Amino acid sequence: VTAILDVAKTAFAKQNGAKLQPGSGQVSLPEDIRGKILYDLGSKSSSPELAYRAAALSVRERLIDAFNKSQEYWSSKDPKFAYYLSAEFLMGRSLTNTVYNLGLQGEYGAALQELGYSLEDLADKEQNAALGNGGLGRLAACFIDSMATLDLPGWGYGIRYKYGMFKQALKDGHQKELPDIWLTNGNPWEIARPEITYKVGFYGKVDNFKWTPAEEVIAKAYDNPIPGYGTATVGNLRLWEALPVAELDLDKFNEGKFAEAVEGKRKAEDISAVLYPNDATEYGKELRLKQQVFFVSASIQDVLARFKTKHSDLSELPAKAAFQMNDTHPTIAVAELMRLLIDQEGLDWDKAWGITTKCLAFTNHTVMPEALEKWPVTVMSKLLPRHMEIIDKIDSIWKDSLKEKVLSQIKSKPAPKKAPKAAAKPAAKGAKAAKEAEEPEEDPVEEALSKYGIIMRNPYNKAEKLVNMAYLAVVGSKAVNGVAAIHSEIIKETIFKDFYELSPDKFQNKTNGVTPRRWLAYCNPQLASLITEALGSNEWIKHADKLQGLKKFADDKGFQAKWRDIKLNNKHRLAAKIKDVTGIDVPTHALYDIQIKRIHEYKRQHLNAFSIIHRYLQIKAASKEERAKFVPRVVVFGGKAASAYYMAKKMIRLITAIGSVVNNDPDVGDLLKVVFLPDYNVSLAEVIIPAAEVSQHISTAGTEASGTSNMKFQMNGCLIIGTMDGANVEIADAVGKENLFVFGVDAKDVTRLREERKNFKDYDPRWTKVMDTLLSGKFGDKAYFQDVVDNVNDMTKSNDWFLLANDFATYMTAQDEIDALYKDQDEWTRRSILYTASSGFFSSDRCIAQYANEIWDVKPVPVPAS
Ligand code: GFP
Repeated sequence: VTAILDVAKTAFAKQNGAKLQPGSGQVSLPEDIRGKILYDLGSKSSSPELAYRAAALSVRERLIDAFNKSQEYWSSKDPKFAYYLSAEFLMGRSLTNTVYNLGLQGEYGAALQELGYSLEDLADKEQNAALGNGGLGRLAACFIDSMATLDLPGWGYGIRYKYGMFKQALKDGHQKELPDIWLTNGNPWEIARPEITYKVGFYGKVDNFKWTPAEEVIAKAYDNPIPGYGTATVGNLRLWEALPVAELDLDKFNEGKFAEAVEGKRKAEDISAVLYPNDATEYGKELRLKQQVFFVSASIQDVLARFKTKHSDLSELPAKAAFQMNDTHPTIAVAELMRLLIDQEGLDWDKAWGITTKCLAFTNHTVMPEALEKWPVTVMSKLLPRHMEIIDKIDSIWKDSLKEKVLSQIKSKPAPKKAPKAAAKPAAKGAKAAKEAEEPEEDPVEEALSKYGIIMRNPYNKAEKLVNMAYLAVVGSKAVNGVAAIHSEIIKETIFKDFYELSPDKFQNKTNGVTPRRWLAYCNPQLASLITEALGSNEWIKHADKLQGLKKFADDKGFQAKWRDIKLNNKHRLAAKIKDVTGIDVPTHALYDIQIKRIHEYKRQHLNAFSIIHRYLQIKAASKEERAKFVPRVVVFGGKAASAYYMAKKMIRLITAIGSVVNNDPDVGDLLKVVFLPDYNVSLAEVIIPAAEVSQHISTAGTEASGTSNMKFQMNGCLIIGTMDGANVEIADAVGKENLFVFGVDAKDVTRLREERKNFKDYDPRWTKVMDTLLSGKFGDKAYFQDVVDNVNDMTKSNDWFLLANDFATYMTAQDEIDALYKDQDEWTRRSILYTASSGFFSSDRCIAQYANEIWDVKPVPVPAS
């Protein structure tokens, strides 16, 4: 590679300084890459890092050509666009995905080989774009891949976080959060657009509907082209960076007040610094709301600006733009679109509301209360006074529209018998009683309307009012959807019950999906080749339902053997990764059992950890002969705990503490290994999932909206142990419930069981032993684990909200079934093939086609190939 300089110089000299087009025949691809190392990166010698960056720059040129063509073509056709508004886009790496989606793997593979590299090795040098937290953000990334693949005019809109989500390290087995500095070497996959900027305002006052913000920041656009697979279409993910209006206050600087001189710059840059800043402080809370309005406002201003280059009548906007609000983070869009239409475009309220409610749609991703954002009215009024005014008006018009209905409901119900006041509150004493007595009696209509209120009283502090963002989204949207069949039913029965009863047609289901490109074709190339060979074509990559064709090979012994060999190769790859990252040696003949997802009590990683303790105790108690019958297991965990989530962090420590004991116990040897892989991210998932044999999706029924890693594991022929929750239910339908290891209570029983917790006595003896062992100090500091145990085991201190003790026995049965089945490798492999064969439905292509047809009304506009 030291000869790069000469070769590149010759190549460039030959062209006499003219712009060289790789792939045009003017310059060979290896020469192009060498040239990039020399002239773009300024290096006379090469290294894998430099070669990655040069290859990426070379691919980027092709990508930009295709991107420009697509966007120009769409602009000329002026179709309706879908805009996916999301606080998270968990993109991972781009090199392999781009090269493969553009169909350039042959060319680049050969060129890099000539330079002494492989595409796979270089791909490893790329930083992960970790602009997301978990399933929600990765879903958004899969969706924009599918939109481009299906030729659907559509863009993603989000924030270009400078530090993304934090980097997770382990320090003495505890999670340590470090900044994720992913942009140090630049990002070849983005195009900075300094000419595309919008102002976003905060604070200030409103005078006669006119808002004068006290603070403004600039949103600067960065485009990230998103190549579709098997098409010339390249979509776009536009991310916003926050910049100050003025870089430096020179007067302050000259006065020697250096920190103050750059205070504005720092405050502006905070907005696009990190994903989900800790909201334990007031500043953190406000910063999150700032982030939301920042990206939503810039995105809507951008869409309106483009719309206005072609149209003058804003009532045509719903025919040209559909906005999908991905969870509650972007739901300020309801107020922001109203504000822009009224204050900037001069529309009257009714017209603006008509447009807004035709353009917006809302996806709910969870019933967890912490994610259903509610902003104190005081915070909203201070930061966004004009939005607050608009929300107030939406709320009062909305409730007015329901008055008649509510009145007739009240009239049709027999009036409740009124007890005399003193008798009604016999126990009320002291200040509390005085306060209650003072409270004016609520008007029955107002009281009945309050359950629909976008502005609500804080149930824990009646004096405080909150803006319920999910309700704002429901009222302001034309469609509301959940993300798996069971979840879409649950939201109709629980969090949105009253709204569903008013407008049942507004509520839909869109079961999630994942892209079969990244999550099968590219991350599991050997399996992909075998599938293509068996099916006679690679059409399944774009039409995942064709995977059904594998069903006929499920019992074919020869095919099964090839299938197993590939799994084994993938296990070798994962074992090497584990060794590299953690230093732990894991055997490849063991069963690979994986749980990778955000760490959360409802996802119940601790239930898995408790079952490992049980297995460990079993091994310890077994004789030598009995031990020989154990199925060896490697249990792998990965996932981040939110930085302020105390119990989730303890769950990580629980896993690492168990690992240190188990992995070093000579009695156990290779029979059990427990690995916590730090800094779980997309690239790690691409290595883990193809190697998995069983994966755990064990949330308390009714809590996991869908799950998407279950779909990725399924595609890669990994068997599932899980509860009847989220998309597990539909996976069980597709694969056959008997082919999954199902356990746990049903969602319909959860509320009752929670009620009954105080009297829970049904502890399984294995469970009790696990708890005792944990408290004996076997895994280190027993005091540290005391509250982990109390939380699930001591009904006087907590009520085991997530029903771990309750589900433990059936979980153990399912675990035993896994061990038994693994001994029958033919049957195991047969099921594995059936999983992949039945995974077509869980492609994000199916899911996005449904969004496009059933919510957005956006039609494909294929970009011509040349
Ligand atoms: C959330 C939900 C998941 C769901 C995804 C995507 O993801 O059940 O599959 O959104 O809809 F919880 P996490 O952030 O929890 O992974």
